[in-house]
Amino acid sequence: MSSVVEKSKFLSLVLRHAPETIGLALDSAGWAQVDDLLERANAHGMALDRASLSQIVAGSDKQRFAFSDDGERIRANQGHSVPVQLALPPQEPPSRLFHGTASRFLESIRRTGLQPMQRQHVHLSTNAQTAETVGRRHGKPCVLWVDARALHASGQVFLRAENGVWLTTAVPPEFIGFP
Ligand code: HQG
Repeated sequence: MSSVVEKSKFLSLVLRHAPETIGLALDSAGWAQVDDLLERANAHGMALDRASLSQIVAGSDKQRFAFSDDGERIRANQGHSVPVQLALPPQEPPSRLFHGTASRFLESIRRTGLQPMQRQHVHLSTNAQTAETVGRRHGKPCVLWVDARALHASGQVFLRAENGVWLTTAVPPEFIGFP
């Protein structure tokens, strides 16, 4: 029996990165049919039912997933590498946002700015503490700040994911504050 963490990682895999591993179809906004997901997950040896799925969605520390209003569909709130249009309205960001990274990436970031790398967006946090936690996943953490007000004023689009993470396509070096 897989743990809740294993099930959550499985959901991240199929809803963000590789739906094809279980033959799952995501629509253009990243939604999968819950019945389809459950059937395919179980066929691939991942024991999932509606109750455990609801438990994972409700219990995810970072609100990684969301159900549609009618409960028939599910998607990841952010973090995709597969192309999705999250259909979030562009929003005015807070004046300052934070990005946690690893110190070994700094030289490259100074040159080319923040890039989405394998994902669809650069992920930004509203507080430095969260950014540090995100950065630690990659190594010695380093927190950068982003002049979101100026970048937004220059015409760049910002989206706010359902879980409060801010998303944008890239951050040029001149909008980044380095420690
Ligand atoms: C770095 C997690 C070199 C970037 C988190 C990061 C987040 C560059 C890494 C979400 C670069 C990409 C996303 C450049 C950016 N040169 N390195 N020009 N530009 N980088 O995992 O932001 O737990 O794709 O700094 O909490 O770490 O999965 O992005 O270190 O919200 O739900 O390239 O994933 O959420 O790493 O994390 P990632 P991230 P979950």
